[in-house]
Amino acid sequence: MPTSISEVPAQRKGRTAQGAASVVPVMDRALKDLIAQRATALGFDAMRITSADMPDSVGAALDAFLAEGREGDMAWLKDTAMRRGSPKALWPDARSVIVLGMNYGDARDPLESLKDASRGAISIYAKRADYHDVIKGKLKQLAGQIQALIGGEVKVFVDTAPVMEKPLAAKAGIGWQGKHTNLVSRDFGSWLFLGSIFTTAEIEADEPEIDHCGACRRCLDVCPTKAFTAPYEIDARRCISYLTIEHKGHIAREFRSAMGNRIYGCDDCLAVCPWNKFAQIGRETRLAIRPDTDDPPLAEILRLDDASFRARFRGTPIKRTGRDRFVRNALIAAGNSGDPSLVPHVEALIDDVSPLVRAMAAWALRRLDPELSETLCSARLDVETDANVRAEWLDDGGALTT
Ligand code: B12
Ligand code: SF4
Ligand code: SF4
Repeated sequence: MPTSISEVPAQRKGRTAQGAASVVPVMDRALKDLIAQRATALGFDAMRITSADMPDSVGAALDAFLAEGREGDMAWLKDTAMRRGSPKALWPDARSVIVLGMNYGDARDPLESLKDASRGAISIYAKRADYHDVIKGKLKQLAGQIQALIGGEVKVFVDTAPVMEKPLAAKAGIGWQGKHTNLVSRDFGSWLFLGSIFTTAEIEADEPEIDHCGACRRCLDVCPTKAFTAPYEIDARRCISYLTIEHKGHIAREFRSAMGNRIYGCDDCLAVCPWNKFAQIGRETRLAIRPDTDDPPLAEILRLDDASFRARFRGTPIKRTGRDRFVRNALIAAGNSGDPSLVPHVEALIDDVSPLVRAMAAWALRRLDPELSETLCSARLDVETDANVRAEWLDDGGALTT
């Protein structure tokens, strides 16, 4: 079996004398094994290959999801729906897709983070360097190696383009989409990041994985905000991951208690999956958990200004929310904490420049110290002009719904 690019016979590299892209089907097991070895050497934990098409049912399900507005603020999902439905719609010349998975399993159970109400629970994918940055570089390296092996044009994607990564990964056989809609792997449980390489070369496709959920419904039942409308169907607008990361406005009252101390993402439906008994600890050192993102004390988060937020979370997924939304989330966690030591930190935010922050400071203060809230209320109403913030001081549950 060839072990390096130089050992691969030239004719297998699939280039014509002019170096044009290959259209020769690559059905060679040894060559596929070589690509897999390269992927492993670069730090990927799973690699499978599929054709660059998608069953119509996938695009139809996306349309049904969008028709109900379930994308919420994620307008980019709707704007790119036509290209998202199938790899060929995104890139008509694509023939095969090499789907990659990187394991980010941790030794600890993420549900442990929910036990200490004085700390903000950060989803385990976000407690480290941004996986987009880590995976993209490796995808580019692997794409270059594949191109050298078999020719063809290549493009790499990790959550950065309109690609439906989970249905693609399931079709390639990396795992199956569980009832929580995420990809579950028999080897790594819930904890795989996904990425893909599209190529104009045609490579023999692997077999899809079948669904192994059976009668289980643990993920559906555990969801704190009832985001699943049916098995395999999610209403993203109800998901804490969406609310804490993607949602730009105020978080509606109905979700606040259920959020508990989750301030960035949520791992509950992933963590309860029985297939995690096969999970392993991730081996990518660049994805090691960073101490400054490992469930920080809420008091620290409530003190952040823009500059200190940026400095602390540079290079991590958390930078996505910006300071105001992150502090908004932390104020909800503070309001849920029952921790009186947080009162001064919350009170310090009642005249913050951001209405998102002021509104949740008012809400949290009422929960933590109703007497102080009552005392401050009329003075705040004298100066507060934002209708949503006023509604929080007035405890007017009907006014603030978005
Ligand atoms: C948008 C998005 C979100 C949204 C929406 C979630 C979702 N399930 O769609 C929000 C912000 C909520 C989110 C949250 C999370 N995300 Co996200 N997200 C994405 C993104 C960018 C697109 C997913 C997408 O296409 N959604 C649209 C729906 C319709 O498609 P689908 O999820 O594949 O669902 C299929 C079926 O289940 C069914 N379906 C689903 N809902 C409905 C509704 C109706 C009415 C119908 C008829 C059908 C239907 O149809 C779909 C097609 O077959 C992908 C990256 C990518 N480019 O693929 C990452 C991605 C899915 N996210 C990822 C992760 C890690 C997460 C979180 C775990 C992060 C966290 N810990 O907080 C959570 C998990 C929440 C959950 N249970 O899904 C990983 C998942 C890896 C894996 N192993 O599966 C991805 C692949 C990113 C990556 N490159 O690794 N995410
Ligand atoms: S991530 Fe959390 S809130 Fe979102 S669907 Fe899963 S359990 Fe529900
Ligand atoms: S928890 Fe159960 S239903 Fe949900 S994905 Fe895992 S096996 Fe499937």
